[in-house]
Amino acid sequence: MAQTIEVKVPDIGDFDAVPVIEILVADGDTVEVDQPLLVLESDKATMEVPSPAAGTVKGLKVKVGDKVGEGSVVCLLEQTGIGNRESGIVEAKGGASDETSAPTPDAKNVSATAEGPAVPDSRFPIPDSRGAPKAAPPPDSQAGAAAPAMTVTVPNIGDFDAVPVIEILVADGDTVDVDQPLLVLESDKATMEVPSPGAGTIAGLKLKVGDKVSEGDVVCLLERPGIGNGESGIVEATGGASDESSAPAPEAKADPKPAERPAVTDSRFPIPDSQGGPKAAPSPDSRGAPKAAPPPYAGPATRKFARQLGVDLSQVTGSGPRGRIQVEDVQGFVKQRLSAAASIPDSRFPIPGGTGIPPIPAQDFSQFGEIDTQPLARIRKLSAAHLSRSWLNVPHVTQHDDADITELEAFRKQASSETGVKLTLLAFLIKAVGEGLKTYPEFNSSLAPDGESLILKRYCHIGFAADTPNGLVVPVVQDVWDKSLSEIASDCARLAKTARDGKLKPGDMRGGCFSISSLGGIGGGYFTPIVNAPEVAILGVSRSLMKPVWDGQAFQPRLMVPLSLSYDHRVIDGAAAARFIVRLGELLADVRRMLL
Ligand code: CAO
Repeated sequence: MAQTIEVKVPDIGDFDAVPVIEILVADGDTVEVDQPLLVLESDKATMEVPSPAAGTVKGLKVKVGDKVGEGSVVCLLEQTGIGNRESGIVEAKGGASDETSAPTPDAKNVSATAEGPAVPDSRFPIPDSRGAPKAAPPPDSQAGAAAPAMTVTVPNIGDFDAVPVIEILVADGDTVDVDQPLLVLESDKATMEVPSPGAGTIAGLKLKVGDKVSEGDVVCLLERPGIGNGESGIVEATGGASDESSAPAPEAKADPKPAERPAVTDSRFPIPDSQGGPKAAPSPDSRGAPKAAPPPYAGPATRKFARQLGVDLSQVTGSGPRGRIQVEDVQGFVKQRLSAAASIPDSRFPIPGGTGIPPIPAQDFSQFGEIDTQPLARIRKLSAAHLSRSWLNVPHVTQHDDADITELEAFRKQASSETGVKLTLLAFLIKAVGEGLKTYPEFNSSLAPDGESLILKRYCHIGFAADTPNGLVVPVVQDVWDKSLSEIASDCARLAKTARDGKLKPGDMRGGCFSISSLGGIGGGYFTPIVNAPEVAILGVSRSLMKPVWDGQAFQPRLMVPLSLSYDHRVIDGAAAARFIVRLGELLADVRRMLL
């Protein structure tokens, strides 16, 4: 028969009736030695009660909300790897004082008798009575000490040494109340908050997340309200009970262990008088600064889980008692963020690719005048998302040129009347671009998402931007290489009408290799179209104008169409872009070249 021990709450300092806030195991669970069984939380510290031995949890005696003190029975534990013993139950205590009795064979804090001894348990921080660093008495209670600021140091945190700072809860200039948590430390066994020893203003934070601290390390300076800027400067607040009453004069106590902690005297933390440095000046906004936000209320297991997922607990709403954040809350938060990310196409300004670009701050325009808020059409939201994505991901360059379409225009009008099919300039542009893509295939490509290769396309589908009442869409003319001018023209007419009617199907907009944005029917000069990624180039076309063109002997009136070629500079060099636009000009100037 396996030996069963009774696990009891160890010595947890002066705490009494501490609420159980989390039960980390269930009956039947097998646990390792030191595996946390439950979490207690006083008003100052969160403590885990670890298992004193490896075994199986047999009879949990506590539930969340129960209040426990030293000696309260947590559970029965059937130890593994221990021979049968009729006596059955032994006691496990974590207390610090009475280790003299023989412990059970394998457990650090298991005793062999019902009144079993408590083994000093370094896993439990016993940060004085409340875990708080003790403030030096107010200046008026100290003979001759009129202190405008105090140095806050890490209090007694038990046997812990070099405990990592996992959260900083205040910033320089924050005003804090007495007992307001300043930072959170986390050893491998407990999460501890270091509260402010007094009300005041944080004037010189000394620590950052990741720093490792021990008792006595300086946390910050605390400027104390209502106390004049006396020359005496700084007093110390320590967690050690012993030196509080014998606090030396303020100047002498600016740093309790200056030799051991030279960083205290560095320029980030001016120590007046005693260090010969400047007095700690209040930060400019320290007066009237908003009260520091309360720290996230969560247990160590939740904090650890949040850290593993990179979740900022201050953004998570707790569903537990008194708003305590539970593991499930963190899971829900992550789930919600993931589904929000998945719906990026529906959000107006997605910032893809982790650019870290801060969002445009919200403004209440109604404070400047009357406003009318209208919901955006779905297409507009989709294209806004797509355009933002392209603009942010693609390094754009735009090459401008004019193409002479004097002869093309004459031919277009003649052929249109002869064939009965309205041959639009757009159809010629699409045909010319198709030919250009044959000559310069890198314009008919896409960059592989990993940036390691270029995907060249052996087909030619060309999209054109169409302005519709609901926003911009880009229908695609399929297989341009295989189509005549009149086929392309009728495809354009059909697709443009379908677009304006709002009846384009997804298949009408798929597979584009290159896009054309023609504003020629409207007017205006050159512009900088946005590449329709993952395509690598787009041609902007503006209104054609008769211009005087020098032919070597005289100016000739020529119909010139402004072209604006934007391209992805990761794929296309400037020289290639210039060659491409020149080639387009040649094709448009003499449409017979398209037949070659
Ligand atoms: N120069 C001079 N006239 C031009 C021209 C140009 N570059 N392009 C077109 N025109 C003329 C046409 O010949 C037509 O005249 P007629 O009626 O006398 O024949 C008139 O302007 C209207 O043309 P259109 O724009 O209706 O037709 P299109 O085939 O040229 O273009 C389409 C079709 C769908 C591209 C166009 O209607 C459209 O929506 N353009 C806007 C595209 C857009 O919004 N781009 C911006 C995207 S990025 O923000």
